[in-house]
Amino acid sequence: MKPDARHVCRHAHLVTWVDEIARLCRPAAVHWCDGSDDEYQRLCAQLVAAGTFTALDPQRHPGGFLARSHPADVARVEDRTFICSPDPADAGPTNHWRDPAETKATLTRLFTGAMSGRTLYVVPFSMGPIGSPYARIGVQLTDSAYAVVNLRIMTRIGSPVLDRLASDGAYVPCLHSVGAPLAPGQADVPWPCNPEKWICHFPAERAIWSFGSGYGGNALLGKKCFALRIASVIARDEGWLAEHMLILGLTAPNGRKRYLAAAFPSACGKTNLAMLQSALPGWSVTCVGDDIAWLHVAEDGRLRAINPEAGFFGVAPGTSATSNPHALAAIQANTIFTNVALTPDGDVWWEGKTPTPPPRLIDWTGQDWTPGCGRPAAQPNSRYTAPARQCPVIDPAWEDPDGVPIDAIIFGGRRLGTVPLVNEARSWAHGVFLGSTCASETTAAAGGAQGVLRRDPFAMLPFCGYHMGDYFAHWLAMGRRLDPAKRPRLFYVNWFRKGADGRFLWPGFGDNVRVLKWILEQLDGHDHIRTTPIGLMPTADGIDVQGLTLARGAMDELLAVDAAGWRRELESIATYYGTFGERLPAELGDELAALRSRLGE
Ligand code: O2Y
Ligand code: MN
Repeated sequence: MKPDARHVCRHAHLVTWVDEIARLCRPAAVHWCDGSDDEYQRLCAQLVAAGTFTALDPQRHPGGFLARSHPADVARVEDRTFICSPDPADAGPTNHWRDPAETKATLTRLFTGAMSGRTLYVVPFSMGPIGSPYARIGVQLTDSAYAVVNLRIMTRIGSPVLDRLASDGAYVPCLHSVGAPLAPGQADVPWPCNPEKWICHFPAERAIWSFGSGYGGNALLGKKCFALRIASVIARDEGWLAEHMLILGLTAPNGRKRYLAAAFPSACGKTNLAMLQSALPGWSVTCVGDDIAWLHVAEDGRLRAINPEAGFFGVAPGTSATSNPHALAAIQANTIFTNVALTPDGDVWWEGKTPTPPPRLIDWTGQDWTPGCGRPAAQPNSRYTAPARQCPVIDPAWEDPDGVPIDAIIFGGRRLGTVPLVNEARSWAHGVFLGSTCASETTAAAGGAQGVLRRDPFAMLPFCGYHMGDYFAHWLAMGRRLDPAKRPRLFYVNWFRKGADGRFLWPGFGDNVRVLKWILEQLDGHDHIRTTPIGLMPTADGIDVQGLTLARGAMDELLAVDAAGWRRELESIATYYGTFGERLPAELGDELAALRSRLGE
C-alpha cells in the first residue's frame, strides 16, 4: 500500500517507537496512514477481497459494509481488561490489577512475531478536534485493517495529526495486534483473532497494549482505553474530567439553548437520548456526542465539554424509527455494520429494526435464518460505525474547539423500583453522592425474579483508570473549582420504573424530553418543585404531559418516594461504600448519613 505518510513525520521519538515495535512484531510491511479517502477506499476494497467485509447494496447503503466477527470475539472483555499501575492500591477495588513489569514481559512474549505476514498500520489519531486546546493525540499501531477503517470514522486520523504532533508533541502509544501471525503461504481467515486476550493499560506511562481481539472497545483503542481509562488518569492529574457521558443541546420554544451532559451505564439508551426526537412541540434536541465527554473548567469558571470522538459506535439491536429515527438516518451511508444480519437484497437487519423480521436473512454467523428459528439474526452486541457529521441533528458546535458550556449533568440507570423519574441534587456534594450510587438492574432471565443490581458509579465502573474512591474525591474537588453561580446542576433520572403489573410506567424515547424540560425549568427557576428527603422533585403537575396518555396513577408512582425501598437502598449503598475503605471521601459518608436522617432512620 503506497504511498504512505511516513515522510511527513518529523517526530523522532515516534519513528523510533514504530521501528522498535516493527522489530518485535515482525510484520511483512509497515504502512503509515495518511487518513485520506483514497486510503480508506483501498483498505475497504482489501477487506472485501479478504472476506472480512461484504459490500451492501449501494442504493440502500452507499459506502456501506457488513463485517462478521469471529463468534468468540463479539464484545469488550472486562475480565481480560487490566489496569497495570505500579501500586495495586491505585487500581482500586473496581478494576483488575496486574503488575506492570510482569505484564509487559508477558505481552512482549505474545507480541514477538505476532504480526508476521501482516501489515503494521501506523495510525496517528486525535481525540477531539485537531487544534482544540482540549484534544489529545494517540498513535495506534495495529495489524488490523478493520481497526484502521473504524478508527478513521471514530476519530480524526492521518497526516493532519502528524503535522500537529510536529517534532516533539505528546502522544499516547497504543499497541494492538489481533494475535494471529501468518506463516509463509498460510491463508488468512476473514476475522483473525486469538483465544487469549489482553487489554492492558499502563497509567503511569500513559500507554495501552491490546492483544488478541479485533472487536470494538478491545481494538479501537481511542475509545474506552484512551478516552476513558487513560484519559481519566490524565484528567485527575491535570484537573479535568474524562467521562462516560453523552452531550446534547436542548432548545426551548423561546429559542434559548442549553447544553446537558448525561452518564448512563451501557444499555440504558444513551445514543437514543443524545439524538432524541422531541415529543413536545417547539422543543428540540441536537447531538454533540453519544458516549464520551471531556469536561474542563474554562477561564470564566464554567464547565465546558468536548466530544473527543468523531463517530458513533452504536449498538444496532433496538435501533428503529421509533427508538431513534436520527440514528437510522445517520447510518444510511458510509457506515460499517458489524455482526448484524444481511437481507437477500443487500440491506441490513437486526432485532427491533422493524416490528416483523424479513422472511429470510443471513444471520450474523453467515447462516440462513428464518423467523422463529430460535437464534437471534443479529448478535445482541452488533454495532454500526458511522460518522457523527451524518447525524441529521448534529449540533452546529459539535466540533467547536472550545467545547460547549454545560448547564446540567444527569446521572441515571435502569432501576425497576424505588428510584423516581427525576430528582435534583441538593448540592454539588449530594450530586456526587447520586453519581456514585448509579446502578442498573437486570431482570433475571427466568421466572421474572427480582433483577440483579450492579452498581456502576458515574457509569464509569469498567472505564475508570484508577481508584474509584479517588475518582469520587476528584469530582468533589472539581465542584470547588467551578464558579458556584455557573456550576452545572446535578440530576438523577430513571426511565425504567415499572408498575405492579410489570409494565414500564414511563414511555421513554421522545417523551424523555418532558423530563429534560423540567430540568431546564429548574435552571430558570420555577415553582413546579417540592423538597423531599431524596432531593428536589417535580410537583404532581410538574412534568408536562400534554398529549401523553399515562396509565392511571402512573405519574404518582413515578414521583413517589418509597420509604421502604429507600431504607433498603440505604443499606445497599452503605455496603457498597464499604468496599472503598479509607479512600471513600468523608463527604460521601456524610451525604449517606444525611440521607438516612432525612428519611427518618
Ligand atoms: O463491546 C464493545 O466493544 C463496545 S462497548 C460500547 C461501544 C460504544 C459505546 N459504549 C459502549 C459501552 O460499553 O459503554
Ligand atoms: Mn459507552
